[in-house]
Amino acid sequence: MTAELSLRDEIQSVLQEFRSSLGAASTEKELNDLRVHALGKNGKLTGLSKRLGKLPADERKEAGQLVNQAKSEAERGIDEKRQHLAREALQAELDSEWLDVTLDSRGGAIGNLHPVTQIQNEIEDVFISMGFEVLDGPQVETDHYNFEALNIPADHPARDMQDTFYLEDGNLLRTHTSSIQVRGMTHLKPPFKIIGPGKAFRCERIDASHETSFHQLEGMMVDRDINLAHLIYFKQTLLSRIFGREQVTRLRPGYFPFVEPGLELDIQCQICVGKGCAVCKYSGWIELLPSGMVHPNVLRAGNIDPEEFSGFAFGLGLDRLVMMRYGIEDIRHLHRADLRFIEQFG
Ligand code: 2NL
Repeated sequence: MTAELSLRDEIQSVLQEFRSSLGAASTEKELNDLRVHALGKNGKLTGLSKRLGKLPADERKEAGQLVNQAKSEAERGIDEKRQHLAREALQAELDSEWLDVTLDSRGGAIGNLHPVTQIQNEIEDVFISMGFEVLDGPQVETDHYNFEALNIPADHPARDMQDTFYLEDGNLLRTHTSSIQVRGMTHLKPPFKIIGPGKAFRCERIDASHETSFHQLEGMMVDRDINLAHLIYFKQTLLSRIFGREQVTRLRPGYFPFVEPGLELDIQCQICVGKGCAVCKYSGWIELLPSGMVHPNVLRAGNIDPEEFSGFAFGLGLDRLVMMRYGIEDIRHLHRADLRFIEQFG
């Protein structure tokens, strides 16, 4: 009788202690400690179970039930408290991250592309529609891709006019986007039609029409029996697509080391319609599109046999084109990253 009573009392006191600890527990760790303390291998309730065996048989049954009830109350209590803590943590997180999705937005500023990027995209679209591929290439180039392969050896006078920025390892900032096309020629098998738009660099004295970095878009077509007639057709198509109507143009011979023969295409000055003004330096014409038939040495440098294939190539200065289209008098506006300027082209 005494043994049963004392076990009953002990169960009650263990349970009481357990309940108050459970009420006080506020973290996962405290709950785990409590579980070990009550139900672990050396836990208090576990200890009580172990003593059941020593009770007389007639007392064992009732005492066993009491211990088991206590154990399941402890299990359930810990589980419920754990769920309660998890709900509380979630609610606290939701409260702290609350946001009102019905609030008006601040009306984010939607930017616009730079006018040079816009014109580059437009011209790319014109050439893509004629079956050209758009290539890219590195702005830091080797002497080979920028000069040697373009028929401009180290002692060529053209190098004086294309002074640029050199890196300590001998590489340089490309002086034209032609290097993109040289890389293209060495990787593609003719026939192909490619354009290479991008930035180019020169060591210039900066003024209203010269900058140390500028934008070009060059193109080339290589196939069997390509001749000047193909070149002139593509030029004319390009111009009427850019300006929206046929332009009065003239062709004259021009010299570039990487073409033979070389051509300059001028368009009639839009400002004075050929009469002569400050913009066209009183000539009535504006140089727009240098071009020519790719020089056999350049074809060879691109692993193309000039006996079998020929091609035309051309260059377009994008900054100049933007300036003409919008009547911008100073190239430096294009490089200033001044939003008051760029926003006008949105
Ligand atoms: C310029 C560029 C021209 C080309 C560029 C070219 C490119 C290769 C082969 C042959 Cl890979 N030609 N591009 C052709 C003719 C003129 O002008 O800087 N003009 C001011």
